[in-house]
Amino acid sequence: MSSLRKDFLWGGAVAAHQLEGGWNKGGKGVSVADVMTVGANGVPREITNGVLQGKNYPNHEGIDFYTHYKEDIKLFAEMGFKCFRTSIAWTRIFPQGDESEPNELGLKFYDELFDECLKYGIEPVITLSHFEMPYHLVTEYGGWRNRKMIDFFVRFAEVCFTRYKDKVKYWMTFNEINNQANYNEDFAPFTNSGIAYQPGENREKIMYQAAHYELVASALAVKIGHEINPDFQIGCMIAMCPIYPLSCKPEDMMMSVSAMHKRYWFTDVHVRGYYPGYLEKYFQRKGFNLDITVEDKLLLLEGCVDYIGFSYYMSFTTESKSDNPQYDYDESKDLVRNPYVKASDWGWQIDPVGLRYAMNWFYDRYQLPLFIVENGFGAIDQLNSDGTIDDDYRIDYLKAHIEAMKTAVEEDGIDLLGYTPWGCIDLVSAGTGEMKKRYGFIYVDKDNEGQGTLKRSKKKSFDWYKQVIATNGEQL
Ligand code: P53
Repeated sequence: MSSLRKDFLWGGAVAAHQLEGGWNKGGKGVSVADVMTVGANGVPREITNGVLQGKNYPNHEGIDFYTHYKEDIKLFAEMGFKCFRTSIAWTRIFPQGDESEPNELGLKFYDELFDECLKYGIEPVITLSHFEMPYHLVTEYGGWRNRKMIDFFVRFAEVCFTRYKDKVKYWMTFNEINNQANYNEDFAPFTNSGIAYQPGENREKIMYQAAHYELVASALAVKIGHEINPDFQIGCMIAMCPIYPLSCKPEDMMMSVSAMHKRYWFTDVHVRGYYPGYLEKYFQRKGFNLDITVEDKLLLLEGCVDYIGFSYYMSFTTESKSDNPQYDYDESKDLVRNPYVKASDWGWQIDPVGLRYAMNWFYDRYQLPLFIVENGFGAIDQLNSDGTIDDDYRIDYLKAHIEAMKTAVEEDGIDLLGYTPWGCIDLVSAGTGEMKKRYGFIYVDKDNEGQGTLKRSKKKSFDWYKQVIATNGEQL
């Protein structure tokens, strides 16, 4: 008998901007993802000033799920998916972000997409904001540095909740809201919050302000969502890379605690509805006078999330330094290699035990149901001469992580709702914009330069995952 619940939500995860394409179809507006060029391993994606001629913007076409979605969902159904996690492209619903009325064509697209899932008994699991906010909100308002974003987001959320209240039960507000803890690099502030920093700005303070507005917007959305349909389950979405101490030296341990604070305080606010003491003290010490009102604080308490959605790909490691007695944490500088684990071709440290550790960390702290909404192995796939792909490395990675996840349920008693591996069909990488960093059970014929037929084919992992689902995780 499987240790996992009978109604365990096996499925797969994607995000609108990484696979839909159709970037200017159906009245869709330009999103932040539409102004990011292709990068490479170690080469950051360029964020351009609007859409420029002659640049390669891989998200414009994605894998053209916009027109292929029926074919793709049929393949998901063949694998036995119980759920499918995707996002609603904000710019299909509010092309500029600040309109008062939504775009009916965009709403219709998701009606059809969700109906297609439901036809096969696949439950849609929906992220509202997944690295794809309207670009107009960046140029006109400065992104989430501006309090006005709260109203724009809440209007978007309310329209989606109302329209899809009988089709979607599981929601998440902001994808990987905590990536921006890495504020000294340009990627996360832009994708999370539409923030492009000017030279000399206090990046850290601006990040905390933006995150605060997002947390208030999330709380308001949760509150309104529960009014629209009390059965809604609305979660947060956290990028969980647990940060280990490099050694058992007490100072290394404290550095790990402090780093975890700086990367995961977002969850404290989402779940508990108030700021943790360690962060209030930190704001005081840094002299950050943030715009956090009494009304905001009340709203945070009224909009606590129902479950914790999180991604897990890798663990991090940090160490203390003698010139950092207060254990300040700068993610762009303070991570070191873990000598005990191997890394992927993109330097992501492979650590299945870390998934069990992460689940325990969340559950000990919050006692809320967990949902693993992303996990996976980005790798280069080689086609055999007959066109097949033997992606045993991907099977090995997923198998080890599913085993760790099952142990966390079986031996640690953790309440787990489901598991949706990332990029169940090959798509554009968020971090690098590449196609060749592949995660899928389904191969898509397209390369980094945008060439290819877009033809779909099953990899070896396709049948493997089908059997995992059929046996509720017993046969790995
Ligand atoms: P890619 C960094 C660290 C952990 C997860 O990532 C991350 C990132 C951002 O790159 O992003 C999540 O495509 C994200 C997805 C993304 C996926 O992980 O860079 O929610 O949108 O595609 C994998 O290999």
